[in-house]
Amino acid sequence: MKRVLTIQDISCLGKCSLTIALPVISALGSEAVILPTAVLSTHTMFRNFTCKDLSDQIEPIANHWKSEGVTFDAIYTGYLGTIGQIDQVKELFRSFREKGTTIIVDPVMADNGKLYPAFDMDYVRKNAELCAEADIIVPNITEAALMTGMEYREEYDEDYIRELLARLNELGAGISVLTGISLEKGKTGIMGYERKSGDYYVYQNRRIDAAYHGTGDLFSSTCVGEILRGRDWRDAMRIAADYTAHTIEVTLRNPEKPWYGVDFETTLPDLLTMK
Ligand code: PXL
Repeated sequence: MKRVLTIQDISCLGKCSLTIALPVISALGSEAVILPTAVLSTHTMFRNFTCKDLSDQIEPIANHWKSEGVTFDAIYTGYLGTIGQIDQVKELFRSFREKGTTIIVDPVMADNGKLYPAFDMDYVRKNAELCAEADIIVPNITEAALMTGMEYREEYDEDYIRELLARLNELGAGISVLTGISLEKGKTGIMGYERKSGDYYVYQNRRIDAAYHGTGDLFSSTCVGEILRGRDWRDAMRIAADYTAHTIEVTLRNPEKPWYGVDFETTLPDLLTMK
């Protein structure tokens, strides 16, 4: 069985980060090893959330794994709390990366043109450094614009997306994938660029007019699970886009949905048969 280490916060309530990565990766048949970087009462879109930083646990946990000879087929990072933690994660990459380890970085820090609370441009620059160490990165347009110094646009064409991808590629990752991009009216999806082949990949799905928290984490966790299942990165991205869209649609139809996340629990069985 493939084993993936996922490093991100645990928001106890909120359906994001580890509470999505763990069930999705497990459902897709890989072992998910978690390294929680902080414990929050909820995600940061709630008011008055509590947060306990776990930076001082990262090194002892990693040292214990090393002493046990643990290895990983992939390492996947999402929301991290501080610049210091990004340095710690870079160290973990150095320590656990082997031939054949795929490193996937989702530089979670912003959306809709805005940084999440508590992050600043130093944090953005540090995330760009982390992306340089990855095999695959999956930023949204806001994160990509911030990391490359390009202007964030709500209205754009394919040339703008290609330019963003070219600049992301300069950060150094092997495959750069932009999420949440709309190249046709009524559609949304992804566009990626692979450095090795020079290939672009575009996938556009129906656009659903609803924005829910945690959908980025659902997308990237699905990509990770599918890649570990042996899918080509393009197929993994396409399935993740389809699954995320399907989950948003199902959530939208639920009159009792909580405001803070999507009903991925309802749709998880559907993911297992998606092709
Ligand atoms: O879904 C991304 C995410 C993860 N973790 C925490 C967050 C967010 C987005 O706001 O606040 C704690």
